[in-house]
Amino acid sequence: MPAAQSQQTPHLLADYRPYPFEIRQVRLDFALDPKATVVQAALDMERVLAGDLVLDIGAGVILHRLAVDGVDLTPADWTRAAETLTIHAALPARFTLQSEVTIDPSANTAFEGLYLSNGMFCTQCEAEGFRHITPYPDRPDVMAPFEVTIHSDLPVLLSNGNPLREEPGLAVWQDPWKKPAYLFALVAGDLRAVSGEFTTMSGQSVDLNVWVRPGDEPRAGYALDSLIRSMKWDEEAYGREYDLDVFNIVAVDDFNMGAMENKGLNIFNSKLVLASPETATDGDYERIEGVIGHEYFHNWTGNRITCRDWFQLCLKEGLTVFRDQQFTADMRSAPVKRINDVLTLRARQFREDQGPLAHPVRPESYIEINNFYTATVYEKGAEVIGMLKTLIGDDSYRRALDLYFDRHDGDAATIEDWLKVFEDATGRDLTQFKRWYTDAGTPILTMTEDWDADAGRLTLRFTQSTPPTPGQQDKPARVIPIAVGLLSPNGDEVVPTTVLEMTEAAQDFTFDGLATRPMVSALRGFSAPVVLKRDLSASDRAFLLAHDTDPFARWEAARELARDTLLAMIRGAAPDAEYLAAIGRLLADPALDPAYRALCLKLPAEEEIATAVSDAGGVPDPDAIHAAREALASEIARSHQSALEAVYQDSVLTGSFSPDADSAGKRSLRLAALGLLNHIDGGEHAAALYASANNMTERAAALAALIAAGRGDTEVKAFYNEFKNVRLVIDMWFMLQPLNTEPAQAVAVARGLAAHPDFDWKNPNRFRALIGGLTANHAAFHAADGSGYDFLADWLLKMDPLNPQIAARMSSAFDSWRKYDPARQEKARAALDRILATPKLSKNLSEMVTRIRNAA
Ligand code: B3K
Ligand code: ZN
Repeated sequence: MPAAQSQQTPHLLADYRPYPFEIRQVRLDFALDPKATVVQAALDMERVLAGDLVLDIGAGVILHRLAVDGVDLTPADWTRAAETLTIHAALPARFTLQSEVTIDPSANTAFEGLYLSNGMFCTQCEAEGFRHITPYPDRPDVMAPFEVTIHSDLPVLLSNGNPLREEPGLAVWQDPWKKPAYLFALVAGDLRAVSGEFTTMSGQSVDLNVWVRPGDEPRAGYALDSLIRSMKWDEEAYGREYDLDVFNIVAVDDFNMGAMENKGLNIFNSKLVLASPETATDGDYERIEGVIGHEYFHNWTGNRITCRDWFQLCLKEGLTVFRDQQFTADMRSAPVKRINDVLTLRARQFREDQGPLAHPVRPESYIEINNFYTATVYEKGAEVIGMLKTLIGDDSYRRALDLYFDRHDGDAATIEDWLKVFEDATGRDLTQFKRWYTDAGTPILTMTEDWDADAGRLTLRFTQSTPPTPGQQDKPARVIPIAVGLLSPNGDEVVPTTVLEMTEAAQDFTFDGLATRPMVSALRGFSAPVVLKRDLSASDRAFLLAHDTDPFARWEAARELARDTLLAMIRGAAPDAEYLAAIGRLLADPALDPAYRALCLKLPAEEEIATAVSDAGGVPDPDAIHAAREALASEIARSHQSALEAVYQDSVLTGSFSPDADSAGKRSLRLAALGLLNHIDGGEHAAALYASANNMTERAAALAALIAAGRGDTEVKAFYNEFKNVRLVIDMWFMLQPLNTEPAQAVAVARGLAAHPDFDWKNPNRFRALIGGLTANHAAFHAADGSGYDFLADWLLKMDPLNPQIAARMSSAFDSWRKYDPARQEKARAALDRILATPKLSKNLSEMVTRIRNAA
């Protein structure tokens, strides 16, 4: 067993104990210095239960002084263990605990706690980063008001809450709202603000600032605009008002994830703030809007009401994702948003649920909590709330949420608290529903039909079963809301959307009074995160694609047709004529939203096809999958060349660039057409577009197409030269090459790029761009010679000692290794074993790789 494993003690939900002390007030004082920042803390504490005073403290924190009510303690009064500090001195009922420590932000390569990014001080404390700043009960159920003093010569000094005092070299911030330590933030640097103002529904004025590095101001406007729309939306949709005088957002270049909802001081990966038509794609704009919304919405769902412990992470994340999805649906196209969310859910969460990393939406055990910021907690967590809303209806949902905010404001709450609110607001018993939180795995739902022509009755027979997941063998039946509608043979809707509530392992639902046998449109709007299995012919699917009134189900019909066509092609069949004809009709239907048409034209990703192969009991062959997908794209292009040309020409936008949803939708259709034509025109359209495009959406797509067509060398060089000073665009450059290069050459391309002087691999965005670009190229990552696996393993091992969170996160690319053939499995196993045999692995990476390696 590798050494790291022996230090891995799992934390268990069942072990939760309340903290014996409350903190009435926190006062922090920072004397900032890149190498030796001195942090003084004064915590006004009060005992509320029996028990030791135990604080968390990171290994790198140098402790100089501890005092109780001004009286110094001696080292004999405390014990310092790996990450804790236990104080033995006798303590009065109320006392002030003071500490003084030194920390070294310049040595902080893990970007957890206080660190430096391009000379700017910044922090990341979720989940357990605050302990690397000062000794503290670093757990979310300890909430307190903070006052923070910052000493530094840097021009901008920020922390949570409202500014209290500012003078040269000093700033004092006061956050009146009690909060857990993970929401603490501090920023100091040479920053410029792009500012605005928002008046809340009760008439309070709030100063808004988006802080960026000098020169980046012209790219911060969209983030500010998104913030204003988020604030307004939360008032209208949820009645939630902002609660401080200022709201600050800071863009940081070195950041482990997307963004962080620190109270009043959100810190963002610059990728999710900075945008201009020349440097950002439509996808970037949409993500900026969504994530600005997400972090803002956390102010109520996460900050005002936080989590009792990290097992309850989905309480804030699932709900906040659900809210940001609603926001984007309202700002843009709701059907397109829903389809995109389902695509992400299936690609990331279903994959997780079906592999060695499967865990419940509310896990019951973890070694490293940062490994549980997963698609299951976030995206499935959001789906579960969507199901609740579907089951109880919009009005009851709103009543339940009002009650939640009322009852739990200021609390560190649990999933039990959350469900109780819904039970109290609706009178429903949610005992069975709770299984969505406690049981891992994606239910398989089968549907068969029984048509009684004499009685005019249709019976829908459903069965559900959930495959075992690690540590959970038996899965009792869950509540599944199944939205269905019935269409008559001429395409009219005879029964509009009805939600069937399935609670048994097998259950029938009947529809009477039908004149003719209808076509069933099932799981409309993707009403539950399940895999639906039903026997449908290609012509049934083509019928649904032509007539279904539910946009999701209609898209799903196109998707299933494409999937089945691809599966048949892998087995040697020719492309399905029914599918090709259906695609032709869709392409030419001007009544359909362009963004929606673009989604219907997109073929399933190779990874998705691989999953479909293994779901059907086969072993995916990545090369055959790649070849079939390429062949189908070529065939679509050949069969519909003139229609694609027409779409490509007709959807040219004139005038100046606008990132709005309609314009973005038109571009996405145009680029979907380009992507198909690229298979038969040798890259001609792409080359012309690359030369003429005035925006990054089209340029990046053209560059990707040229690389895929094997003729991008000149443009790849030109792109680099043009953008070499725009960090985020160069990230894209590092990603597009390994992602779009023909699989046989992609690993070599990635290795070459890894040696490029600009491959600043310690920067998380750059690392993710290159390494993630390769792992997302399915046939390249799964190269038969194991070179993709080796490449990933090499880089995980290099990253792990510096930044364990990034290494651990990227390791999940290995999680499907058991699906492939024995020879590939052998290579993947060797790479995983090589990682596990490396001394001093972080607990982050060792937990991940151990779980992946032990896959059954
Ligand atoms: N709450 C943060 C994520 C923190 C991740 C810590 N490893 C961002 C978000 O979900 O809004
Ligand atoms: Zn979040």
